[in-house]
Amino acid sequence: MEDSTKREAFQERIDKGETIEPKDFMPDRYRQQLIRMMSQHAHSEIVGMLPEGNWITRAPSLRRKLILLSKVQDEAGHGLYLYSATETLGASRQEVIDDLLNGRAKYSSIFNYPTLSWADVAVIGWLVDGAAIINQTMLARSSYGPYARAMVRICKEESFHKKQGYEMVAKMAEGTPEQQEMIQDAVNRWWWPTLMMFGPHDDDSPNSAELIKWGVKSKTNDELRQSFVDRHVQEAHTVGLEIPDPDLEYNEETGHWNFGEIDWDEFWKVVKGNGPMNRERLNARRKAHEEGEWVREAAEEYARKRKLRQEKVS
Ligand code: FAQ
Repeated sequence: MEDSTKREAFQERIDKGETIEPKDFMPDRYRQQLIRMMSQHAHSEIVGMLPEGNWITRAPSLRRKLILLSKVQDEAGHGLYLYSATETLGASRQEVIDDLLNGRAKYSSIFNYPTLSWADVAVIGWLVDGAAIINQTMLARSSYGPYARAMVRICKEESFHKKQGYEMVAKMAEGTPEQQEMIQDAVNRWWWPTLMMFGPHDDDSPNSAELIKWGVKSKTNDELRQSFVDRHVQEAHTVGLEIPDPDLEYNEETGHWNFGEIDWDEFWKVVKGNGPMNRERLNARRKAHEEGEWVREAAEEYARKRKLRQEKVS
Protein backbone atom coordinates (compact mmCIF):
# COMPACT_ATOMS: atom_id res chain seq x y z
CA MET A 1 0.00 0.00 0.00
CA GLU A 2 1.26 3.45 -0.85
CA ASP A 3 1.64 5.76 2.05
CA SER A 4 -1.25 8.26 1.97
CA THR A 5 1.02 10.99 3.38
CA LYS A 6 3.34 10.52 0.41
CA ARG A 7 0.41 10.67 -1.98
CA GLU A 8 -0.82 13.91 -0.43
CA ALA A 9 2.66 15.43 -0.59
CA PHE A 10 2.86 14.35 -4.25
CA GLN A 11 -0.45 16.07 -5.04
CA GLU A 12 0.74 19.22 -3.25
CA ARG A 13 3.86 19.29 -5.42
CA ILE A 14 1.69 18.96 -8.53
CA ASP A 15 -0.69 21.69 -7.34
CA LYS A 16 2.30 24.02 -6.79
CA GLY A 17 3.38 23.39 -10.40
CA GLU A 18 6.55 21.47 -9.46
CA THR A 19 8.07 19.04 -11.95
CA ILE A 20 8.23 15.35 -11.06
CA GLU A 21 11.54 13.66 -11.91
CA PRO A 22 12.22 9.92 -12.41
CA LYS A 23 13.64 9.23 -8.93
CA ASP A 24 10.93 11.17 -7.07
CA PHE A 25 8.05 9.41 -5.37
CA MET A 26 5.04 8.98 -7.66
CA PRO A 27 1.85 6.93 -7.19
CA ASP A 28 1.86 3.67 -9.18
CA ARG A 29 -1.17 4.81 -11.11
CA TYR A 30 0.59 8.05 -12.19
CA ARG A 31 3.52 5.94 -13.43
CA GLN A 32 1.20 3.55 -15.30
CA GLN A 33 -0.79 6.37 -16.91
CA LEU A 34 2.41 7.99 -18.14
CA ILE A 35 3.81 4.71 -19.49
CA ARG A 36 0.52 4.18 -21.36
CA MET A 37 0.35 7.66 -22.82
CA MET A 38 4.04 8.20 -23.58
CA SER A 39 4.56 4.78 -25.18
CA GLN A 40 1.44 5.29 -27.34
CA HIS A 41 2.80 8.68 -28.29
CA ALA A 42 6.18 7.11 -29.23
CA HIS A 43 4.43 4.43 -31.32
CA SER A 44 2.41 7.15 -33.08
CA GLU A 45 5.57 8.97 -34.12
CA ILE A 46 7.12 5.77 -35.47
CA VAL A 47 4.00 4.48 -37.27
CA GLY A 48 3.43 8.08 -38.39
CA MET A 49 6.52 7.84 -40.61
CA LEU A 50 4.75 5.36 -42.88
CA PRO A 51 1.99 7.41 -44.60
CA GLU A 52 4.36 10.20 -45.69
CA GLY A 53 7.31 7.83 -46.20
CA ASN A 54 5.17 6.30 -48.95
CA TRP A 55 5.81 9.45 -51.07
CA ILE A 56 9.55 10.01 -50.56
CA THR A 57 10.52 8.28 -53.81
CA ARG A 58 7.84 10.18 -55.73
CA ALA A 59 8.36 13.72 -54.46
CA PRO A 60 7.85 16.18 -57.34
CA SER A 61 11.19 18.03 -56.94
CA LEU A 62 14.54 17.70 -55.19
CA ARG A 63 13.55 20.50 -52.77
CA ARG A 64 10.33 18.74 -51.78
CA LYS A 65 12.16 15.44 -51.43
CA LEU A 66 14.79 16.93 -49.09
CA ILE A 67 12.10 18.53 -46.94
CA LEU A 68 10.07 15.33 -46.75
CA LEU A 69 13.10 13.16 -45.97
CA SER A 70 14.07 15.52 -43.19
CA LYS A 71 10.54 15.61 -41.77
CA VAL A 72 10.17 11.83 -41.73
CA GLN A 73 13.58 11.51 -40.03
CA ASP A 74 12.45 14.03 -37.41
CA GLU A 75 9.45 11.81 -36.62
CA ALA A 76 11.84 8.87 -36.06
CA GLY A 77 13.82 11.07 -33.67
CA HIS A 78 10.63 12.01 -31.78
CA GLY A 79 9.78 8.33 -31.37
CA LEU A 80 13.25 7.67 -29.96
CA TYR A 81 13.18 10.56 -27.46
CA LEU A 82 9.78 9.36 -26.31
CA TYR A 83 10.85 5.71 -25.92
CA SER A 84 13.84 6.94 -23.87
CA ALA A 85 11.59 9.16 -21.75
CA THR A 86 9.26 6.16 -21.18
CA GLU A 87 12.25 4.08 -20.02
CA THR A 88 12.85 6.60 -17.20
CA LEU A 89 9.59 5.25 -15.69
CA GLY A 90 10.98 1.71 -15.55
CA ALA A 91 9.30 0.40 -18.70
CA SER A 92 11.62 -1.66 -20.89
CA ARG A 93 11.87 -0.60 -24.51
CA GLN A 94 11.52 -4.18 -25.68
CA GLU A 95 8.28 -4.63 -23.75
CA VAL A 96 6.64 -1.48 -25.07
CA ILE A 97 7.68 -2.26 -28.65
CA ASP A 98 6.40 -5.84 -28.28
CA ASP A 99 3.06 -4.38 -27.15
CA LEU A 100 2.88 -2.37 -30.38
CA LEU A 101 3.88 -5.28 -32.61
CA ASN A 102 1.43 -7.67 -30.90
CA GLY A 103 -1.40 -5.18 -31.35
CA ARG A 104 -1.86 -4.66 -27.57
CA ALA A 105 -0.81 -0.99 -27.57
CA LYS A 106 -2.64 1.80 -29.30
CA TYR A 107 -1.18 4.48 -31.56
CA SER A 108 -2.87 7.51 -33.08
CA SER A 109 -5.90 6.66 -35.23
CA ILE A 110 -4.80 9.21 -37.86
CA PHE A 111 -2.03 7.00 -39.21
CA ASN A 112 -4.47 4.30 -40.28
CA TYR A 113 -5.62 6.28 -43.31
CA PRO A 114 -3.98 5.96 -46.75
CA THR A 115 -1.97 8.67 -48.54
CA LEU A 116 -3.50 8.55 -52.00
CA SER A 117 -1.85 11.56 -53.65
CA TRP A 118 1.06 13.98 -53.21
CA ALA A 119 -1.43 16.53 -51.88
CA ASP A 120 -1.89 14.27 -48.83
CA VAL A 121 1.72 15.01 -47.84
CA ALA A 122 0.91 18.74 -47.83
CA VAL A 123 -2.28 18.24 -45.81
CA ILE A 124 -0.64 15.94 -43.25
CA GLY A 125 2.00 18.63 -42.60
CA TRP A 126 -0.64 21.33 -42.26
CA LEU A 127 -3.45 19.53 -40.40
CA VAL A 128 -1.87 16.53 -38.66
CA ASP A 129 1.25 18.35 -37.51
CA GLY A 130 -0.97 21.35 -36.75
CA ALA A 131 -3.07 19.16 -34.44
CA ALA A 132 0.03 17.56 -32.92
CA ILE A 133 1.48 21.01 -32.04
CA ILE A 134 -1.71 22.12 -30.26
CA ASN A 135 -1.71 18.95 -28.16
CA GLN A 136 2.04 18.90 -27.56
CA THR A 137 2.42 22.57 -26.62
CA MET A 138 0.13 21.70 -23.71
CA LEU A 139 2.21 18.56 -22.94
CA ALA A 140 5.41 20.67 -22.85
CA ARG A 141 3.98 21.97 -19.53
CA SER A 142 3.23 18.44 -18.29
CA SER A 143 4.13 17.59 -14.69
CA TYR A 144 6.57 14.81 -15.66
CA GLY A 145 9.98 16.39 -16.40
CA PRO A 146 11.36 13.99 -19.06
CA TYR A 147 8.08 14.13 -21.04
CA ALA A 148 7.80 17.92 -20.83
CA ARG A 149 11.42 18.42 -21.92
CA ALA A 150 11.08 16.03 -24.87
CA MET A 151 8.01 18.02 -25.97
CA VAL A 152 9.87 21.35 -26.10
CA ARG A 153 12.23 20.10 -28.79
CA ILE A 154 9.54 18.10 -30.58
CA CYS A 155 7.27 21.16 -30.80
CA LYS A 156 10.04 23.20 -32.45
CA GLU A 157 10.42 20.53 -35.12
CA GLU A 158 6.65 20.13 -35.53
CA SER A 159 6.39 23.88 -36.17
CA PHE A 160 8.73 23.50 -39.14
CA HIS A 161 6.63 20.53 -40.30
CA LYS A 162 3.46 22.53 -40.16
CA LYS A 163 5.00 25.49 -41.99
CA GLN A 164 6.30 23.36 -44.86
CA GLY A 165 2.87 21.68 -45.10
CA TYR A 166 0.95 24.96 -45.16
CA GLU A 167 3.34 26.45 -47.72
CA MET A 168 2.69 23.47 -50.00
CA VAL A 169 -1.07 23.68 -49.39
CA ALA A 170 -1.03 27.39 -50.32
CA LYS A 171 1.00 26.71 -53.49
CA MET A 172 -1.39 24.01 -54.66
CA ALA A 173 -4.44 26.09 -53.75
CA GLU A 174 -3.26 28.85 -56.11
CA GLY A 175 -2.04 26.38 -58.76
CA THR A 176 -3.69 24.80 -61.79
CA PRO A 177 -7.33 23.61 -61.57
CA GLU A 178 -6.02 20.02 -61.21
CA GLN A 179 -3.78 21.03 -58.30
CA GLN A 180 -6.65 22.90 -56.65
CA GLU A 181 -8.86 19.84 -57.01
CA MET A 182 -6.15 17.56 -55.57
CA ILE A 183 -5.59 19.74 -52.51
CA GLN A 184 -9.32 20.17 -51.80
CA ASP A 185 -9.81 16.40 -52.13
CA ALA A 186 -7.00 15.80 -49.61
CA VAL A 187 -8.57 18.29 -47.15
CA ASN A 188 -11.93 16.55 -47.58
CA ARG A 189 -10.41 13.19 -46.69
CA TRP A 190 -8.15 14.32 -43.76
CA TRP A 191 -10.30 16.92 -41.97
CA TRP A 192 -12.51 14.56 -39.95
CA PRO A 193 -9.80 12.01 -39.08
CA THR A 194 -7.66 14.93 -37.83
CA LEU A 195 -10.46 16.07 -35.50
CA MET A 196 -10.52 12.49 -34.14
CA MET A 197 -6.84 12.73 -33.11
CA PHE A 198 -7.89 14.71 -30.01
CA GLY A 199 -9.75 11.68 -28.64
CA PRO A 200 -13.34 11.13 -27.47
CA HIS A 201 -15.59 13.90 -26.11
CA ASP A 202 -14.74 14.89 -22.54
CA ASP A 203 -17.73 12.97 -21.12
CA ASP A 204 -16.51 9.78 -22.83
CA SER A 205 -12.83 10.20 -21.95
CA PRO A 206 -12.06 7.91 -18.99
CA ASN A 207 -8.48 9.16 -18.53
CA SER A 208 -8.82 12.95 -18.81
CA ALA A 209 -9.93 13.80 -15.25
CA GLU A 210 -7.08 11.87 -13.67
CA LEU A 211 -4.49 13.24 -16.11
CA ILE A 212 -5.66 16.79 -15.43
CA LYS A 213 -5.61 16.26 -11.65
CA TRP A 214 -1.99 15.13 -11.97
CA GLY A 215 -0.99 17.98 -14.27
CA VAL A 216 -0.14 15.69 -17.19
CA LYS A 217 -2.80 17.37 -19.33
CA SER A 218 -3.95 20.92 -18.62
CA LYS A 219 -6.73 21.05 -21.24
CA THR A 220 -9.44 18.59 -22.17
CA ASN A 221 -9.79 16.78 -25.51
CA ASP A 222 -12.73 19.02 -26.54
CA GLU A 223 -10.92 22.24 -25.57
CA LEU A 224 -7.90 21.32 -27.69
CA ARG A 225 -10.12 20.24 -30.61
CA GLN A 226 -11.88 23.63 -30.50
CA SER A 227 -8.53 25.50 -30.60
CA PHE A 228 -7.55 23.40 -33.60
CA VAL A 229 -10.79 24.17 -35.46
CA ASP A 230 -10.60 27.90 -34.72
CA ARG A 231 -7.06 28.19 -36.03
CA HIS A 232 -7.34 25.91 -39.07
CA VAL A 233 -10.67 27.18 -40.41
CA GLN A 234 -9.06 30.62 -40.71
CA GLU A 235 -6.01 29.17 -42.41
CA ALA A 236 -8.17 27.21 -44.88
CA HIS A 237 -10.19 30.29 -45.78
CA THR A 238 -7.03 32.38 -46.23
CA VAL A 239 -5.93 30.12 -49.11
CA GLY A 240 -9.45 29.65 -50.51
CA LEU A 241 -10.08 26.08 -49.32
CA GLU A 242 -13.40 24.72 -48.06
CA ILE A 243 -13.80 22.78 -44.82
CA PRO A 244 -15.99 19.70 -45.53
CA ASP A 245 -18.49 20.41 -42.75
CA PRO A 246 -21.98 21.78 -43.58
CA ASP A 247 -22.50 22.64 -39.89
CA LEU A 248 -19.43 24.86 -39.65
CA GLU A 249 -20.52 28.30 -38.49
CA TYR A 250 -18.86 31.20 -36.70
CA ASN A 251 -20.45 31.87 -33.34
CA GLU A 252 -20.32 35.62 -32.65
CA GLU A 253 -21.21 35.13 -28.99
CA THR A 254 -18.45 32.67 -28.11
CA GLY A 255 -15.91 33.83 -30.69
CA HIS A 256 -15.42 30.19 -31.74
CA TRP A 257 -16.40 28.12 -34.77
CA ASN A 258 -19.25 25.67 -34.17
CA PHE A 259 -18.69 22.43 -36.04
CA GLY A 260 -20.54 19.19 -36.84
CA GLU A 261 -20.48 15.85 -35.03
CA ILE A 262 -17.61 13.45 -35.55
CA ASP A 263 -18.43 9.93 -36.74
CA TRP A 264 -17.54 8.16 -33.49
CA ASP A 265 -18.35 4.71 -34.90
CA GLU A 266 -15.60 5.25 -37.45
CA PHE A 267 -13.24 6.49 -34.72
CA TRP A 268 -13.70 3.42 -32.51
CA LYS A 269 -13.48 1.08 -35.49
CA VAL A 270 -10.07 2.55 -36.36
CA VAL A 271 -8.87 2.60 -32.73
CA LYS A 272 -9.85 -1.06 -32.33
CA GLY A 273 -7.71 -2.10 -35.31
CA ASN A 274 -10.24 -2.09 -38.14
CA GLY A 275 -9.36 1.11 -40.00
CA PRO A 276 -8.42 1.26 -43.68
CA MET A 277 -4.67 0.75 -43.08
CA ASN A 278 -4.29 -0.79 -39.58
CA ARG A 279 -3.16 -4.17 -40.85
CA GLU A 280 -0.66 -2.71 -43.37
CA ARG A 281 0.82 -0.36 -40.77
CA LEU A 282 1.45 -3.10 -38.21
CA ASN A 283 2.81 -5.48 -40.84
CA ALA A 284 5.25 -2.78 -42.02
CA ARG A 285 6.46 -2.24 -38.44
CA ARG A 286 6.82 -6.01 -37.82
CA LYS A 287 8.87 -6.39 -41.03
CA ALA A 288 11.12 -3.42 -40.10
CA HIS A 289 11.61 -4.89 -36.61
CA GLU A 290 12.60 -8.32 -37.96
CA GLU A 291 14.93 -6.82 -40.55
CA GLY A 292 16.56 -4.65 -37.89
CA GLU A 293 17.45 -7.58 -35.64
CA TRP A 294 21.10 -7.65 -36.78
CA VAL A 295 21.46 -3.96 -35.89
CA ARG A 296 20.17 -4.56 -32.36
CA GLU A 297 22.50 -7.56 -31.97
CA ALA A 298 25.51 -5.58 -33.23
CA ALA A 299 24.70 -2.66 -30.87
CA GLU A 300 24.38 -5.01 -27.89
CA GLU A 301 27.68 -6.71 -28.74
CA TYR A 302 29.39 -3.33 -29.09
CA ALA A 303 28.03 -2.23 -25.70
CA ARG A 304 29.16 -5.53 -24.10
CA LYS A 305 32.70 -5.21 -25.49
CA ARG A 306 32.96 -1.56 -24.46
CA LYS A 307 31.95 -2.44 -20.91
CA LEU A 308 34.57 -5.22 -20.78
CA ARG A 309 37.24 -2.77 -22.01
CA GLN A 310 36.23 -0.19 -19.40
CA GLU A 311 36.36 -2.84 -16.65
CA LYS A 312 39.90 -3.82 -17.74
CA VAL A 313 41.11 -0.20 -17.67
CA SER A 314 39.70 0.40 -14.16
N1 FAQ B 1 -6.13 7.32 -31.56
O1 FAQ B 1 -9.51 8.75 -22.10
P1 FAQ B 1 -9.01 9.19 -23.42
C1 FAQ B 1 1.79 13.12 -34.21
C2 FAQ B 1 -7.74 6.12 -26.86
S1 FAQ B 1 1.74 12.46 -32.67
C3 FAQ B 1 -6.02 6.16 -30.90
O2 FAQ B 1 -9.43 10.53 -23.90
P2 FAQ B 1 -6.33 10.18 -23.08
C4 FAQ B 1 3.13 13.54 -34.75
C5 FAQ B 1 -6.94 6.40 -25.59
O3 FAQ B 1 -5.58 5.97 -25.75
C6 FAQ B 1 0.04 11.97 -32.45
N2 FAQ B 1 -6.48 5.98 -29.64
O4 FAQ B 1 -7.41 9.08 -23.44
C7 FAQ B 1 3.22 13.23 -36.20
C8 FAQ B 1 -7.72 5.62 -24.57
O5 FAQ B 1 -7.41 4.22 -24.67
P3 FAQ B 1 -6.53 3.44 -23.53
C9 FAQ B 1 -0.12 11.25 -31.20
C10 FAQ B 1 -7.04 7.05 -29.05
O6 FAQ B 1 -5.02 9.52 -22.95
C11 FAQ B 1 2.64 14.07 -37.13
C12 FAQ B 1 -9.16 5.76 -25.06
O7 FAQ B 1 -9.09 6.09 -26.44
N3 FAQ B 1 -0.12 12.17 -30.09
O8 FAQ B 1 0.78 13.23 -34.79
C13 FAQ B 1 -7.17 8.30 -29.67
O9 FAQ B 1 -6.80 11.04 -21.96
C14 FAQ B 1 2.73 13.77 -38.50
C15 FAQ B 1 -9.94 6.81 -24.29
O10 FAQ B 1 -9.38 8.12 -24.54
C16 FAQ B 1 -0.11 11.72 -28.83
O11 FAQ B 1 -0.09 10.53 -28.59
C17 FAQ B 1 -6.69 8.41 -30.98
N4 FAQ B 1 -6.77 9.54 -31.68
O12 FAQ B 1 -6.32 11.13 -24.38
C18 FAQ B 1 3.89 12.10 -36.63
C19 FAQ B 1 -0.09 12.79 -27.76
N5 FAQ B 1 -7.77 9.15 -28.83
O13 FAQ B 1 -5.11 3.92 -23.71
C20 FAQ B 1 4.00 11.81 -37.99
C21 FAQ B 1 -0.12 12.21 -26.39
C22 FAQ B 1 -8.04 8.46 -27.70
O14 FAQ B 1 -7.08 3.87 -22.19
C23 FAQ B 1 3.41 12.65 -38.92
N6 FAQ B 1 -1.39 11.63 -26.05
N7 FAQ B 1 -7.60 7.19 -27.83
O15 FAQ B 1 -6.70 2.01 -23.86
C24 FAQ B 1 -2.48 12.33 -25.70
O16 FAQ B 1 -2.49 13.55 -25.70
C25 FAQ B 1 -3.68 11.58 -25.22
O17 FAQ B 1 -3.27 10.27 -24.86
C26 FAQ B 1 -4.85 11.46 -26.27
C27 FAQ B 1 -5.96 10.61 -25.65
C28 FAQ B 1 -5.39 12.85 -26.57
C29 FAQ B 1 -4.36 10.80 -27.56
